[in-house]
Amino acid sequence: MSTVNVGSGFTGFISAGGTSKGAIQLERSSTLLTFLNQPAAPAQGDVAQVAFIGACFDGLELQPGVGEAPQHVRRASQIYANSDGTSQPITIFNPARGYLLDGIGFVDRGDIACAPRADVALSQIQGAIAEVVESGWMPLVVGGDHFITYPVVRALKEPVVVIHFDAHSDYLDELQSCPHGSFMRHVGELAHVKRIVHLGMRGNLQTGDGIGLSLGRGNALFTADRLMAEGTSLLDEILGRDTLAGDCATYVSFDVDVLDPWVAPATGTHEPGGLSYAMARDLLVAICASTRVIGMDFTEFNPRLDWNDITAKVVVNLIIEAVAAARGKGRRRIGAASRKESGQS
Ligand SMILES: [Mn+2]
Repeated sequence: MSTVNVGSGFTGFISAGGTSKGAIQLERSSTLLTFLNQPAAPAQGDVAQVAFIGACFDGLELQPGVGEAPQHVRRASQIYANSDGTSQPITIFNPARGYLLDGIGFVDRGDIACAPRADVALSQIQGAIAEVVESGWMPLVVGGDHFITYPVVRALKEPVVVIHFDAHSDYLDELQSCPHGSFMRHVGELAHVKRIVHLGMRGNLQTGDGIGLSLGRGNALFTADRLMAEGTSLLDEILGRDTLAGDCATYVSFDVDVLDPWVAPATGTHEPGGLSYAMARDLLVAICASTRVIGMDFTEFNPRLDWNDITAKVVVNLIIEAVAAARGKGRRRIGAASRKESGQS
């Protein structure tokens, strides 16, 4: 088994076996796993679509462990990987919607090495994600502390609306002492971020009026109660005309604590009264299917707090559903990286 160089800023760990067009073979390993058994690098001629990336920044919290999430998500994904060891086509079958990921070009780029300091991790993550975005792949980033969203969004190249699934606004003003409670305020101050849409806020918290400040800056809020009552009927109001028309891209940031603790227990700041799995999935799918998504993250899953992989499997399934819904938008063919396919943005 050899370690491959998957680009500056990444720690490569993936062993690639022989490759052939449309059917990349990977060696299986009990310790070194990739998401859905996907390869580290695309085959020549593949269409660049989704790059799974771990951002192992553990945050500055009393309860460590979120930095271990990417590898647990990879491990939990193995039950959905092709049983014959191949990586393509991905044969996940959904009884309602058929083969969800058939035709999706996927790579697992490994993990971004993250220092245990927010300012250092910021430049490490931003640099690595910029490299992925430049190569034409949509970054699908698994945290890590939710702070990782800030450097990921900084690496995006175009105007974007940030769709923020979370129990909390993350809009405090304490970036040094509480990065994951404050980063969204800094995301909102980036010049290319048009607005933030907070989905799933709730709880009775000693965190000040971050929401009031956010709303005062033109952002939008939908509480968990309202989402559970009205669901995807709110889609037009959530997204707005610019994203629905494709004039503006979206970035989806998903803190697992938006889910009810019974659905996703393994997170450090859970709040009662969250979204059901079905509601979170339906909203995620509707948003990804209706807009031009240029990046996603799933954060704050702490494997040390999980049992029987309940939260890990929720995260794996939400990723599968979101990627399937966002499929095929604005990607380009590997081996022609400087030439975008005609008719695609
Ligand atoms: Mn949160």
